[in-house]
Amino acid sequence: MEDKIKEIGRQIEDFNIKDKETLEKFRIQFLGSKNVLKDLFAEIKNVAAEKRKEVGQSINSLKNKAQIKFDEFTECVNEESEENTGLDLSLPGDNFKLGSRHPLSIINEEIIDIFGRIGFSVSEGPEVEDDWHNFSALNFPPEHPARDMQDTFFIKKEEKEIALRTHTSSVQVRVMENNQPPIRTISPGRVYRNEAISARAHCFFHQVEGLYIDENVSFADLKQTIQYFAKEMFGERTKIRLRPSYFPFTEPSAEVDVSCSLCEKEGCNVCKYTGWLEIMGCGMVDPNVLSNAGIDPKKYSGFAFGMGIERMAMLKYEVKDLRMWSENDVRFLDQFKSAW
Ligand code: 2NM
Repeated sequence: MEDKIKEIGRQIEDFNIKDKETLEKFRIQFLGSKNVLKDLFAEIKNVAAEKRKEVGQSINSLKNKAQIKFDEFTECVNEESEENTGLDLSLPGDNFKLGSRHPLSIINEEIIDIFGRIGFSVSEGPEVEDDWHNFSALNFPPEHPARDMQDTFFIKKEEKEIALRTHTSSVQVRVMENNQPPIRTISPGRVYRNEAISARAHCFFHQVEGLYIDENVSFADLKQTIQYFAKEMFGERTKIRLRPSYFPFTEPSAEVDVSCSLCEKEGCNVCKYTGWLEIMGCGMVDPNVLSNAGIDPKKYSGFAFGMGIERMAMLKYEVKDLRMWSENDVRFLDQFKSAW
């Protein structure tokens, strides 16, 4: 009996399991319903009474040994999957390439941070807008060219009611409709224009628009706010200059230039030898716009401004082709790894 137990112990140890079939053979022989250990158990009654306990324990430990070997190999066989691929899983892995923040995100967050420091919150709104929030409430007359198919992507060709927003001023109409002054907010986001794609134009780009409404807000407040922003964004030595302009939603309106930080007004090819770079549009919110959005223009006044994020990024990083921002070429994007 003892010899038999030793013999089966050796068989379990030496059994060569190399795949699913041999594993199954092993299971049938040592763990199946008619396994060899059961025969051993059956023979216990022939063993001298005082040795039975010891023999029983030996057979039990054989059973455990077989079970452990079976479990171990079940794991191995499953890991190797259907066919043996010859993979050496102990080899060190390949390094994976770290990505980086998109330069437009870096600039966007910088702008949010600069205005956040003087109390501006961030508001967001839908990219698919109705005529009211994108045009009518903003004082665009019915025949304004921006309302044309040539300039705006309408969702349905026949009815010009729903469109992809052409600016994030639409978000500010929503803010004014839902809040009473004081309002101090900026709205960053993607906007859409029906333009042929080139180095200087794209069918979508990104904007940050700002809005400040309270009692007694003046053009002087607007100038100070923009002066602060320009210095934070382009450096302490930056000067600003305002030129009269026109927008449907502001009166008076102005275009803002900053002094060229590359040549310090000496003249270079970035500022086209003028010493100035255009960075945004701004103005005092038209009283019509305030009342359209449910704010009393007799009690409150406000200023607004809008800038293109791509344009800011191009000035800051001296990128000359708009298409770079949305091509997602890693050779381009990798260059901004150290910018944050
Ligand atoms: C600009 C220029 C001037 C503007 C106006 C408004 C609103 F909603 F208050 F009417 N938001 N943004 C505005 C004003 C935008 O972008 C060049």
